[in-house]
Amino acid sequence: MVEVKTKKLANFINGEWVDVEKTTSVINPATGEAILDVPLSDASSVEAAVQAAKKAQKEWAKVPAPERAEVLYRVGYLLKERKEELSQLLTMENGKVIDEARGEVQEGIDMAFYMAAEGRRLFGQTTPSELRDKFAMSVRAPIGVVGIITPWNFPIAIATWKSFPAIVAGNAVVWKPATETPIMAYELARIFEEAGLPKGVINVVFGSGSEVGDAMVHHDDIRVISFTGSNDVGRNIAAECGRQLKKVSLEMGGKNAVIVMDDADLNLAVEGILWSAFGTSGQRCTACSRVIVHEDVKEALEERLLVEMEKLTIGNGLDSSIKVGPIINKAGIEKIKKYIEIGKEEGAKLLAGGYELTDGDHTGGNFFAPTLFTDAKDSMRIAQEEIFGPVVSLIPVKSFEEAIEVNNSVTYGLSSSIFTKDVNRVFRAQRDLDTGIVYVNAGTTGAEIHLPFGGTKGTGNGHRDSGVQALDVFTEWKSVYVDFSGKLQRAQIDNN
Ligand code: UN1
Repeated sequence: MVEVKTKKLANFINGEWVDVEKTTSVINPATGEAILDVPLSDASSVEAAVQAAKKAQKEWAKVPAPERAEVLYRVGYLLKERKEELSQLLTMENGKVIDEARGEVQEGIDMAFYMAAEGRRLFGQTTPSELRDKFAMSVRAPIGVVGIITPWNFPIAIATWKSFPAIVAGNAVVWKPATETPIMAYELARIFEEAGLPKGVINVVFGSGSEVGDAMVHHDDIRVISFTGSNDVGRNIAAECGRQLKKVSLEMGGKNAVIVMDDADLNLAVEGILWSAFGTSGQRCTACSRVIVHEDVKEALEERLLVEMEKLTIGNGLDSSIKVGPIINKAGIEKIKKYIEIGKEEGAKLLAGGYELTDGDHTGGNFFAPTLFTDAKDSMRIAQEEIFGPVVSLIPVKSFEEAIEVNNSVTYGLSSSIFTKDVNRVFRAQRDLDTGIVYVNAGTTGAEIHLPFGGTKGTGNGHRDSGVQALDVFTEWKSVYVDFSGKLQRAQIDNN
């Protein structure tokens, strides 16, 4: 088992580890034990980080992009070398089971190599000019100092989705990681340091959203905020950024559904539902929390789901036989409990789970039994609101058209999935499902890093994480005209 290297974390500003007096404990959600202390910084740390980033960015932007990319390649190899150690630490701070932790670190490794390769692309466009002897092109320019605010549910993957494109494009970063899961941020900062990233290009400031996040959002010199987290916080950030004309990229969750049609391979559908509803204990933005099922296969699906749910082992994710880990904290448990009550009051039928596990192996941890409601209605709150726990609600429908309508009836639009063997339904579904990510014959989770990640409607504001599209968040388009005619040519005016 890996050891935690330090008992108290420090901010990483201008390449130095800076101690902060005020701290809070990081708790292992599987055991309730305190792992280490994390700083609760204030606005002065943000100010120091921004000043360091501003200075560093001017030089970093001048480094040729392929050379900037060299650092990311080294980061990728270091992540790869430390994959097992990082995965275990991730399970300790976040709770996700070790296999999923390995998968998450792998996303970071993939993102490093993918974005490093962008160092030799960062494609712009050349375009014919209207005038003779004039050259026109548009290039991607870095924006300057960018702020990234990352969540606890994917503390390393999402940090790489945001920081790697920002860095390869020539920006400097001020990063506020979630205080629940700071070890991944600490480890990634150490890796950047070891990989030779010039000081000040990435700065990590630990602390709360209301102090550190707020100071970042309000800081004039931070020109982009990229945020993944809750809807309320995201909307407030967007309002403030709008006021300042600051670019903002938001990813704020989902109410993702698996659609099971009457011609579906039911065993496959059950596997897909279990993996995406109860993997990470339902604490993914992409987690399946609704199953829209054709009424003809509803009973058969329920039966099979119940049989398979019985087999799910719940406990400390460091034990490789465990399938479902803990919930991040007690507040998360309370929120799930509240929704269980709401579901019952609304008249959905509780088929399995619905309770917290507190005894035996579960003592001290935050464990919740995988939960299945059936006969839910589209209008119910359990079918509309994000629960962020291992709770799934079955909604019966009579047709393909109704399934699509129910899928699209929520305010979110992140991920969706359909199980069917009918090729016409496949193509209609990929066109008509109003989500940023659509799966066919697979669950709602498992996005790959080289495709854009994000959603429609209340999930975000149109920007995407990861994929080459992430570069759009961290670059400006600059149009460049070079006149080599030797005379003043006036555009849009007859020069003859
Ligand atoms: C998230 O939950 O915010 O697609 C990220 C997936 C993972 C990433 C989830 N690759 O489920």
